[in-house]
Amino acid sequence: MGQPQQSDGSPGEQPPLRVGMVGYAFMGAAHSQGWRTVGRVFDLPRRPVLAAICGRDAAAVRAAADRHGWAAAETDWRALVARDDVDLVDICTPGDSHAEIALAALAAGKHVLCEKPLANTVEEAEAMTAAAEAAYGRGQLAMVGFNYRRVPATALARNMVEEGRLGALRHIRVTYLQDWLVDPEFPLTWRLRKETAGSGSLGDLGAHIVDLAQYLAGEPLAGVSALTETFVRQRPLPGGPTSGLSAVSAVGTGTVTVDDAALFTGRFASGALASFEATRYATGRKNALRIELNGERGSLAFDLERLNELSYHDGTEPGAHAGFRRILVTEPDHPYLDAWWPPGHGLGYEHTFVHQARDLVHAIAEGRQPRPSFADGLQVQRVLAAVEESAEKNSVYTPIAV
Ligand code: SOE
Repeated sequence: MGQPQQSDGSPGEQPPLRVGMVGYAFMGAAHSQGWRTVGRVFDLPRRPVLAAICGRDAAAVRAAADRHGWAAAETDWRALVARDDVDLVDICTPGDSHAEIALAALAAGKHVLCEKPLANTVEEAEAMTAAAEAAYGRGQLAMVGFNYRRVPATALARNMVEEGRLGALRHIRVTYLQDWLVDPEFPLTWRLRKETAGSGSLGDLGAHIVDLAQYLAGEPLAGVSALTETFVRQRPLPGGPTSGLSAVSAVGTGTVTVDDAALFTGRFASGALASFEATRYATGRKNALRIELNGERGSLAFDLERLNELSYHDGTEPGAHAGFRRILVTEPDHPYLDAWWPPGHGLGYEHTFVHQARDLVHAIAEGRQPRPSFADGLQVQRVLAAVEESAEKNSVYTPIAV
Protein backbone atom coordinates (compact mmCIF):
# COMPACT_ATOMS: atom_id res chain seq x y z
CA MET A 1 0.00 0.00 0.00
CA GLY A 2 2.48 2.65 -1.14
CA GLN A 3 5.74 3.51 0.61
CA PRO A 4 6.14 2.09 4.10
CA GLN A 5 5.24 4.72 6.64
CA GLN A 6 7.29 5.62 9.67
CA SER A 7 5.31 6.27 12.80
CA ASP A 8 6.88 9.12 14.69
CA GLY A 9 5.52 8.38 18.16
CA SER A 10 5.36 5.63 20.72
CA PRO A 11 5.87 1.94 19.88
CA GLY A 12 2.73 0.44 18.36
CA GLU A 13 1.49 3.79 17.11
CA GLN A 14 0.00 3.57 13.62
CA PRO A 15 1.29 5.69 10.71
CA PRO A 16 -0.64 8.65 9.30
CA LEU A 17 -3.40 7.92 6.78
CA ARG A 18 -2.48 9.75 3.59
CA VAL A 19 -5.56 10.75 1.62
CA GLY A 20 -5.80 11.51 -2.09
CA MET A 21 -9.04 13.04 -3.33
CA VAL A 22 -10.47 13.10 -6.85
CA GLY A 23 -12.86 16.06 -7.39
CA TYR A 24 -12.91 19.47 -5.78
CA ALA A 25 -16.40 20.91 -6.33
CA PHE A 26 -19.22 20.81 -3.76
CA MET A 27 -18.59 17.30 -2.44
CA GLY A 28 -14.82 17.70 -2.75
CA ALA A 29 -15.04 20.78 -0.54
CA ALA A 30 -17.28 19.00 1.96
CA HIS A 31 -14.99 15.95 2.17
CA SER A 32 -11.91 18.22 2.41
CA GLN A 33 -13.51 19.91 5.38
CA GLY A 34 -14.06 16.49 6.94
CA TRP A 35 -10.47 15.33 6.45
CA ARG A 36 -9.00 18.64 7.58
CA THR A 37 -11.06 18.87 10.76
CA VAL A 38 -11.38 15.30 11.97
CA GLY A 39 -7.95 14.96 13.60
CA ARG A 40 -8.35 18.28 15.40
CA VAL A 41 -11.59 17.21 17.06
CA PHE A 42 -11.39 13.45 17.56
CA ASP A 43 -8.60 11.33 19.04
CA LEU A 44 -7.78 9.05 16.14
CA PRO A 45 -5.64 5.93 15.83
CA ARG A 46 -4.26 7.30 12.54
CA ARG A 47 -3.82 10.97 11.68
CA PRO A 48 -5.26 11.88 8.24
CA VAL A 49 -2.88 13.78 5.97
CA LEU A 50 -4.29 15.70 2.98
CA ALA A 51 -1.68 14.41 0.54
CA ALA A 52 -3.03 15.27 -2.93
CA ILE A 53 -6.17 16.45 -4.70
CA CYS A 54 -7.02 15.91 -8.35
CA GLY A 55 -9.09 17.70 -10.98
CA ARG A 56 -8.80 18.24 -14.74
CA ASP A 57 -8.35 22.03 -14.70
CA ALA A 58 -4.79 22.71 -13.47
CA ALA A 59 -5.42 26.26 -12.22
CA ALA A 60 -8.70 25.37 -10.54
CA VAL A 61 -7.34 22.28 -8.80
CA ARG A 62 -4.28 24.21 -7.59
CA ALA A 63 -6.62 26.86 -6.16
CA ALA A 64 -8.71 24.14 -4.51
CA ALA A 65 -5.57 22.55 -3.04
CA ASP A 66 -4.53 25.90 -1.55
CA ARG A 67 -7.99 26.73 -0.26
CA HIS A 68 -8.65 23.34 1.33
CA GLY A 69 -5.14 22.55 2.52
CA TRP A 70 -4.00 19.75 0.19
CA ALA A 71 -0.22 19.35 -0.16
CA ALA A 72 -0.17 18.51 -3.88
CA ALA A 73 -2.40 18.84 -6.93
CA GLU A 74 -2.77 16.40 -9.85
CA THR A 75 -4.67 16.77 -13.12
CA ASP A 76 -4.92 13.05 -13.95
CA TRP A 77 -6.70 10.74 -11.50
CA ARG A 78 -4.51 7.84 -12.68
CA ALA A 79 -1.45 9.73 -11.44
CA LEU A 80 -3.16 10.32 -8.11
CA VAL A 81 -4.06 6.64 -7.73
CA ALA A 82 -0.47 5.66 -8.56
CA ARG A 83 1.10 7.94 -5.94
CA ASP A 84 3.15 6.16 -3.30
CA ASP A 85 2.20 8.76 -0.73
CA VAL A 86 -1.54 8.03 -0.94
CA ASP A 87 -3.12 5.27 1.21
CA LEU A 88 -6.78 6.13 0.61
CA VAL A 89 -8.53 7.45 -2.50
CA ASP A 90 -11.62 9.57 -1.84
CA ILE A 91 -13.85 9.78 -4.95
CA CYS A 92 -15.94 12.98 -5.18
CA THR A 93 -16.57 13.00 -8.94
CA PRO A 94 -19.81 12.61 -10.94
CA GLY A 95 -21.11 9.03 -10.95
CA ASP A 96 -19.84 8.12 -14.42
CA SER A 97 -16.26 7.89 -13.15
CA HIS A 98 -16.85 6.20 -9.77
CA ALA A 99 -16.42 2.64 -11.01
CA GLU A 100 -13.28 3.24 -13.07
CA ILE A 101 -11.51 5.18 -10.32
CA ALA A 102 -12.57 2.85 -7.51
CA LEU A 103 -11.50 -0.27 -9.42
CA ALA A 104 -8.11 1.28 -10.24
CA ALA A 105 -7.60 2.46 -6.67
CA LEU A 106 -8.45 -0.95 -5.22
CA ALA A 107 -6.13 -2.61 -7.76
CA ALA A 108 -3.37 -0.19 -6.69
CA GLY A 109 -3.73 -1.31 -3.06
CA LYS A 110 -5.57 1.76 -1.74
CA HIS A 111 -8.49 2.07 0.64
CA VAL A 112 -11.47 3.80 -1.01
CA LEU A 113 -14.19 6.22 0.05
CA CYS A 114 -16.72 6.77 -2.75
CA GLU A 115 -19.44 9.43 -2.80
CA LYS A 116 -23.03 8.29 -3.26
CA PRO A 117 -24.64 6.86 -5.26
CA LEU A 118 -22.01 4.14 -5.50
CA ALA A 119 -22.28 3.97 -9.30
CA ASN A 120 -24.50 4.81 -12.25
CA THR A 121 -25.63 1.24 -12.89
CA VAL A 122 -26.13 -2.02 -10.97
CA GLU A 123 -23.48 -3.68 -13.16
CA GLU A 124 -20.85 -1.11 -12.18
CA ALA A 125 -21.83 -1.38 -8.53
CA GLU A 126 -21.53 -5.18 -8.74
CA ALA A 127 -18.02 -4.95 -10.17
CA MET A 128 -17.01 -2.43 -7.50
CA THR A 129 -18.43 -4.61 -4.72
CA ALA A 130 -16.65 -7.72 -6.01
CA ALA A 131 -13.37 -5.78 -6.17
CA ALA A 132 -13.90 -4.34 -2.68
CA GLU A 133 -14.62 -7.79 -1.25
CA ALA A 134 -11.44 -9.19 -2.83
CA ALA A 135 -9.46 -6.19 -1.56
CA TYR A 136 -10.83 -6.70 1.96
CA GLY A 137 -8.91 -9.97 2.02
CA ARG A 138 -5.75 -7.94 1.30
CA GLY A 139 -6.44 -5.54 4.18
CA GLN A 140 -8.00 -2.75 2.11
CA LEU A 141 -11.31 -1.18 3.08
CA ALA A 142 -14.00 0.53 1.02
CA MET A 143 -16.94 2.66 2.10
CA VAL A 144 -19.74 4.69 0.45
CA GLY A 145 -20.38 8.29 1.51
CA PHE A 146 -23.97 8.24 2.74
CA ASN A 147 -23.23 11.08 5.15
CA TYR A 148 -26.72 11.43 6.64
CA ARG A 149 -26.07 8.30 8.71
CA ARG A 150 -23.51 10.47 10.49
CA VAL A 151 -25.85 13.14 11.86
CA PRO A 152 -25.83 12.58 15.65
CA ALA A 153 -29.65 12.59 15.69
CA THR A 154 -29.98 9.90 12.98
CA ALA A 155 -27.31 7.78 14.69
CA LEU A 156 -29.25 8.18 17.94
CA ALA A 157 -32.46 7.19 16.13
CA ARG A 158 -30.75 4.03 14.89
CA ASN A 159 -29.66 3.19 18.47
CA MET A 160 -33.21 3.72 19.72
CA VAL A 161 -34.71 1.48 17.03
CA GLU A 162 -32.09 -1.17 17.84
CA GLU A 163 -32.91 -0.95 21.55
CA GLY A 164 -36.51 -1.78 20.64
CA ARG A 165 -37.99 1.54 21.76
CA LEU A 166 -40.32 1.63 18.76
CA GLY A 167 -41.12 -2.09 18.76
CA ALA A 168 -42.05 -3.57 15.39
CA LEU A 169 -41.96 -0.88 12.72
CA ARG A 170 -45.15 -0.21 10.77
CA HIS A 171 -44.40 2.92 8.72
CA ILE A 172 -41.36 4.79 7.45
CA ARG A 173 -42.21 8.07 5.75
CA VAL A 174 -39.33 9.89 4.11
CA THR A 175 -38.98 12.88 1.81
CA TYR A 176 -35.96 14.67 0.41
CA LEU A 177 -36.95 17.97 -1.18
CA GLN A 178 -34.86 20.63 -2.92
CA ASP A 179 -35.82 23.38 -5.39
CA TRP A 180 -32.76 24.30 -7.43
CA LEU A 181 -34.32 23.06 -10.70
CA VAL A 182 -37.58 25.03 -10.45
CA ASP A 183 -36.23 27.62 -12.91
CA PRO A 184 -36.60 26.13 -16.43
CA GLU A 185 -33.61 28.26 -17.50
CA PHE A 186 -31.26 26.44 -15.11
CA PRO A 187 -28.69 24.85 -17.44
CA LEU A 188 -28.30 21.22 -18.40
CA THR A 189 -25.42 20.37 -16.06
CA TRP A 190 -23.96 16.88 -15.57
CA ARG A 191 -26.59 16.13 -12.92
CA LEU A 192 -29.29 16.28 -15.63
CA ARG A 193 -27.70 13.81 -18.04
CA LYS A 194 -28.11 10.06 -17.66
CA GLU A 195 -24.66 9.27 -19.02
CA THR A 196 -22.97 11.34 -16.30
CA ALA A 197 -25.36 11.14 -13.33
CA GLY A 198 -27.05 7.76 -13.89
CA SER A 199 -30.41 9.17 -12.82
CA GLY A 200 -31.81 12.47 -11.55
CA SER A 201 -33.44 13.20 -8.22
CA LEU A 202 -33.69 9.45 -7.78
CA GLY A 203 -29.93 8.78 -7.60
CA ASP A 204 -29.01 12.15 -6.13
CA LEU A 205 -31.59 12.42 -3.34
CA GLY A 206 -33.50 9.13 -3.48
CA ALA A 207 -30.27 7.18 -2.85
CA HIS A 208 -29.79 9.07 0.44
CA ILE A 209 -33.31 8.39 1.70
CA VAL A 210 -33.30 4.75 0.66
CA ASP A 211 -30.04 4.28 2.54
CA LEU A 212 -31.26 6.20 5.58
CA ALA A 213 -34.60 4.36 5.74
CA GLN A 214 -32.93 0.96 5.44
CA TYR A 215 -30.23 1.92 7.99
CA LEU A 216 -32.81 3.07 10.52
CA ALA A 217 -35.12 0.11 9.88
CA GLY A 218 -32.17 -2.27 10.12
CA GLU A 219 -33.32 -4.21 7.08
CA PRO A 220 -33.39 -3.88 3.27
CA LEU A 221 -36.46 -3.09 1.20
CA ALA A 222 -38.09 -6.10 -0.44
CA GLY A 223 -39.87 -4.31 -3.30
CA VAL A 224 -41.15 -0.97 -4.62
CA SER A 225 -43.90 0.67 -6.71
CA ALA A 226 -42.86 3.93 -8.32
CA LEU A 227 -43.71 6.99 -10.37
CA THR A 228 -41.07 9.26 -11.88
CA GLU A 229 -41.43 12.40 -13.98
CA THR A 230 -39.27 14.82 -15.95
CA PHE A 231 -41.06 18.17 -15.76
CA VAL A 232 -38.70 20.25 -17.94
CA ARG A 233 -37.34 18.29 -20.88
CA GLN A 234 -35.30 20.97 -22.66
CA ARG A 235 -32.82 23.23 -20.87
CA PRO A 236 -30.12 25.69 -21.92
CA LEU A 237 -26.66 24.21 -22.33
CA PRO A 238 -24.16 25.10 -19.61
CA GLY A 239 -21.88 27.98 -20.52
CA GLY A 240 -18.87 27.19 -18.35
CA PRO A 241 -17.81 25.31 -15.27
CA THR A 242 -20.54 24.56 -12.73
CA SER A 243 -19.98 25.30 -9.09
CA GLY A 244 -21.92 23.48 -6.42
CA LEU A 245 -25.54 23.61 -7.56
CA SER A 246 -25.17 26.77 -9.65
CA ALA A 247 -24.22 27.20 -13.31
CA VAL A 248 -24.41 29.71 -16.15
CA SER A 249 -26.16 29.16 -19.49
CA ALA A 250 -24.79 29.29 -23.02
CA VAL A 251 -26.47 29.45 -26.40
CA GLY A 252 -28.50 26.40 -27.40
CA THR A 253 -30.56 23.84 -25.56
CA GLY A 254 -30.27 20.16 -24.80
CA THR A 255 -32.49 17.34 -23.57
CA VAL A 256 -32.81 16.35 -19.93
CA THR A 257 -32.37 12.57 -19.81
CA VAL A 258 -33.02 11.90 -16.12
CA ASP A 259 -36.01 12.05 -13.79
CA ASP A 260 -36.82 15.34 -12.09
CA ALA A 261 -38.81 13.68 -9.32
CA ALA A 262 -39.36 10.17 -8.00
CA LEU A 263 -42.19 8.99 -5.77
CA PHE A 264 -42.30 5.43 -4.56
CA THR A 265 -43.68 3.15 -1.93
CA GLY A 266 -41.80 0.19 -0.53
CA ARG A 267 -42.32 -2.93 1.52
CA PHE A 268 -39.89 -4.42 4.04
CA ALA A 269 -39.74 -8.17 4.69
CA SER A 270 -40.79 -7.48 8.29
CA GLY A 271 -44.10 -6.13 6.96
CA ALA A 272 -43.32 -2.43 7.50
CA LEU A 273 -44.41 -0.07 4.71
CA ALA A 274 -42.42 2.91 3.50
CA SER A 275 -43.04 5.94 1.29
CA PHE A 276 -40.37 8.02 -0.44
CA GLU A 277 -40.38 11.33 -2.32
CA ALA A 278 -37.27 12.81 -3.96
CA THR A 279 -37.48 16.02 -5.96
CA ARG A 280 -35.54 19.12 -6.94
CA TYR A 281 -38.79 20.98 -7.74
CA ALA A 282 -40.22 21.54 -4.26
CA THR A 283 -40.34 25.35 -4.42
CA GLY A 284 -39.01 26.84 -1.20
CA ARG A 285 -37.48 23.59 0.09
CA LYS A 286 -33.69 23.90 -0.01
CA ASN A 287 -32.34 20.72 1.53
CA ALA A 288 -35.33 19.31 3.37
CA LEU A 289 -34.79 15.69 4.33
CA ARG A 290 -37.44 14.44 6.73
CA ILE A 291 -38.03 10.97 8.04
CA GLU A 292 -40.60 9.58 10.45
CA LEU A 293 -40.79 6.06 11.81
CA ASN A 294 -43.90 4.70 13.48
CA GLY A 295 -43.64 1.49 15.49
CA GLU A 296 -45.99 -0.43 17.74
CA ARG A 297 -44.43 1.11 20.87
CA GLY A 298 -43.42 4.59 19.69
CA SER A 299 -42.37 6.97 16.91
CA LEU A 300 -39.33 9.00 15.90
CA ALA A 301 -39.13 11.98 13.56
CA PHE A 302 -36.07 13.78 12.15
CA ASP A 303 -35.81 16.93 10.04
CA LEU A 304 -32.44 17.82 8.50
CA GLU A 305 -33.31 21.52 8.75
CA ARG A 306 -33.36 21.05 12.55
CA LEU A 307 -30.57 18.53 12.68
CA ASN A 308 -29.70 18.91 16.35
CA GLU A 309 -33.12 17.58 17.30
CA LEU A 310 -34.92 14.26 17.29
CA SER A 311 -38.66 13.99 18.03
CA TYR A 312 -39.70 10.97 20.07
CA HIS A 313 -43.10 9.73 21.08
CA ASP A 314 -43.13 6.96 23.69
CA GLY A 315 -46.37 5.13 22.96
CA THR A 316 -46.17 3.19 26.24
CA GLU A 317 -46.68 6.31 28.37
CA PRO A 318 -50.14 6.94 29.81
CA GLY A 319 -52.29 8.78 27.30
CA ALA A 320 -52.63 11.85 29.51
CA HIS A 321 -48.87 12.46 29.43
CA ALA A 322 -48.00 11.09 26.01
CA GLY A 323 -46.96 13.18 23.02
CA PHE A 324 -43.97 13.90 20.84
CA ARG A 325 -41.09 15.44 22.76
CA ARG A 326 -37.96 17.06 21.40
CA ILE A 327 -34.64 15.47 22.31
CA LEU A 328 -31.92 18.07 21.91
CA VAL A 329 -29.15 15.88 20.49
CA THR A 330 -26.16 17.80 21.82
CA GLU A 331 -25.27 15.84 24.98
CA PRO A 332 -21.81 14.27 25.34
CA ASP A 333 -23.39 10.81 25.54
CA HIS A 334 -25.10 11.27 22.17
CA PRO A 335 -23.29 9.81 19.13
CA TYR A 336 -20.13 11.75 18.14
CA LEU A 337 -20.81 14.56 20.61
CA ASP A 338 -18.30 13.82 23.35
CA ALA A 339 -15.64 15.44 21.13
CA TRP A 340 -17.54 18.62 20.22
CA TRP A 341 -18.98 21.66 21.99
CA PRO A 342 -20.77 21.87 25.35
CA PRO A 343 -24.48 20.82 25.35
CA GLY A 344 -26.77 23.05 23.36
CA HIS A 345 -24.11 24.47 21.05
CA GLY A 346 -25.15 22.44 18.02
CA LEU A 347 -23.61 21.04 14.83
CA GLY A 348 -24.43 21.39 11.10
CA TYR A 349 -24.24 19.76 7.66
CA GLU A 350 -20.44 19.86 7.38
CA HIS A 351 -19.96 17.89 10.60
CA THR A 352 -21.47 14.80 8.95
CA PHE A 353 -18.36 14.67 6.76
CA VAL A 354 -16.09 14.95 9.78
CA HIS A 355 -17.92 12.02 11.38
CA GLN A 356 -17.72 10.04 8.14
CA ALA A 357 -13.93 10.54 8.10
CA ARG A 358 -13.72 9.60 11.80
CA ASP A 359 -15.61 6.34 11.34
CA LEU A 360 -13.56 5.39 8.29
CA VAL A 361 -10.23 6.08 10.01
CA HIS A 362 -11.24 3.88 12.95
CA ALA A 363 -12.38 1.07 10.67
CA ILE A 364 -9.11 1.19 8.73
CA ALA A 365 -6.99 1.27 11.89
CA GLU A 366 -8.93 -1.66 13.33
CA GLY A 367 -9.06 -3.56 10.02
CA ARG A 368 -12.85 -3.97 10.13
CA GLN A 369 -15.38 -3.41 7.38
CA PRO A 370 -16.82 0.13 7.57
CA ARG A 371 -20.52 0.68 6.82
CA PRO A 372 -22.06 1.60 4.49
CA SER A 373 -19.91 -0.88 2.58
CA PHE A 374 -19.83 -1.17 -1.20
CA ALA A 375 -22.25 -4.09 -0.75
CA ASP A 376 -24.63 -1.67 1.01
CA GLY A 377 -24.14 0.78 -1.88
CA LEU A 378 -24.90 -2.00 -4.39
CA GLN A 379 -28.10 -2.87 -2.56
CA VAL A 380 -29.22 0.80 -2.75
CA GLN A 381 -28.35 0.75 -6.47
CA ARG A 382 -30.65 -2.26 -6.88
CA VAL A 383 -33.46 -0.36 -5.19
CA LEU A 384 -32.90 2.57 -7.58
CA ALA A 385 -33.00 0.18 -10.55
CA ALA A 386 -36.22 -1.39 -9.26
CA VAL A 387 -37.75 2.10 -8.89
CA GLU A 388 -36.89 2.89 -12.51
CA GLU A 389 -38.25 -0.46 -13.70
CA SER A 390 -41.48 -0.01 -11.74
CA ALA A 391 -41.94 3.55 -13.03
CA GLU A 392 -41.46 2.36 -16.61
CA LYS A 393 -44.24 -0.20 -16.02
CA ASN A 394 -46.63 2.34 -14.50
CA SER A 395 -45.93 1.50 -10.86
CA VAL A 396 -45.99 -2.29 -11.11
CA TYR A 397 -44.69 -3.70 -7.80
CA THR A 398 -41.06 -4.64 -8.47
CA PRO A 399 -39.09 -6.89 -6.11
CA ILE A 400 -35.55 -5.81 -5.27
CA ALA A 401 -33.00 -8.19 -6.78
CA VAL A 402 -30.68 -9.87 -4.26
C1 SOE B 1 -27.48 18.04 -4.65
O1 SOE B 1 -28.77 17.69 -4.78
C2 SOE B 1 -26.80 17.57 -3.36
O2 SOE B 1 -25.56 18.20 -3.35
C3 SOE B 1 -26.56 16.08 -3.30
O3 SOE B 1 -25.79 15.64 -4.40
C4 SOE B 1 -25.89 15.72 -2.01
O4 SOE B 1 -25.67 14.34 -1.91
C5 SOE B 1 -26.77 16.21 -0.87
O5 SOE B 1 -26.17 15.93 0.36
C6 SOE B 1 -27.02 17.69 -0.96
O6 SOE B 1 -27.56 17.98 -2.23
